Amino acid sequence: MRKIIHIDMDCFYAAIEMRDNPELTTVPLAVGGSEKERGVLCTSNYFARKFGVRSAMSTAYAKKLCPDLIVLKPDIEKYKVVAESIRKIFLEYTDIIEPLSLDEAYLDVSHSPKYNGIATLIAKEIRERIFNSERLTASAGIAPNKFLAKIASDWHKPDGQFVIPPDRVGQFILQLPVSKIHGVGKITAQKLESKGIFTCKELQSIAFNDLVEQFGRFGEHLHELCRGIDERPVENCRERKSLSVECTFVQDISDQEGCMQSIHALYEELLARLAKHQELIIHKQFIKIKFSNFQQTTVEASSTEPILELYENLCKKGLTRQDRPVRLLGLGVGFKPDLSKKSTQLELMSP
Ligand code: TTP
Ligand code: MG
Repeated sequence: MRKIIHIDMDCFYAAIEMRDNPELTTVPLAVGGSEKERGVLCTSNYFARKFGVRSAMSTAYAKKLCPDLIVLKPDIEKYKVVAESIRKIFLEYTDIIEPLSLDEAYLDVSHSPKYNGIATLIAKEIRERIFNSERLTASAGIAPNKFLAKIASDWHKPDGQFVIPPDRVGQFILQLPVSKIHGVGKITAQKLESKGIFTCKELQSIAFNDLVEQFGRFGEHLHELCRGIDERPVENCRERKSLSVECTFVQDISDQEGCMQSIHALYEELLARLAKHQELIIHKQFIKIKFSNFQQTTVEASSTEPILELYENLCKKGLTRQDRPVRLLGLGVGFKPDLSKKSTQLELMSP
């Protein structure tokens, strides 16, 4: 049985800005793009959240909800330095660490000698260490796998932790909404909800074959996840090379118009996922098309930000490769390798 901790910093960018300028702790604060440049918010403090201000919301709209909102430009370089210090703390407990973004990581502490491997105590100490050295609070989730650990870290947020012990997984999972399952975006959630499936308990009642028929490979995952099973290992130091979102259609799409509509929905989902990875530099965008005969093709083009029109054109090009209906569409971006990271790794390895 593995012991996984998911650590997620509270209001990360906003918390750093408040720490560095205490006057900001008593005002509604957000970090994001400016209203004039039609920017969106990266995050906000809890004061601002009381007004309904949320991540990824347009700054203009947030200002309507909260006219006194102070919006600061993100200082990604500063946040990276903090992320690096936090990572050094993690390394004292385990070297199996998988960062998901600047403020979030999975730790596999199954073999940690600290506290006899009692993950709850390890998580508590890590959070204390982060607070003592960075004056920032973190929340943690502790569970036998990544899927549950990530859900658990949200349970007692902010500045809290929640454990799902192995013997309580079965009970815990029953009431969990399907929308909380990793990979279930708005579209899949709507699809399930239209069939009256809202919780994992309800999802458990669907046969494996039916899930696979409807969702392809993802259906296999769904079958496991709704039972609280997730065997994915914590992948050490994984460098993200790409990010994509995809959708397997309930019914194959046979016209270009239908594909264009799906691209619009997927594009929104992609932007939302990308918002958390501003530290990564995009150098290409691609589209993946799987046809009804399960053959798939990808079409890519250089770009420094995802452009909707370019996805449409890539899709049109891909569609000419087979005269068949489309079973799945995916949109993604490729990132440039992080050269700065590579050089520090080399330094660490040299004698
Ligand atoms: P989150 O962990 O989602 O948000 P948070 O840490 O600000 O707040 P919470 O206490 O709820 O965890 O994201 C971490 C950081 O990533 C966040 O501070 C800013 C950045 N981010 C964006 O830039 N855009 C986004 O849409 C989201 C969700 C996050
Ligand atoms: Mg966070």
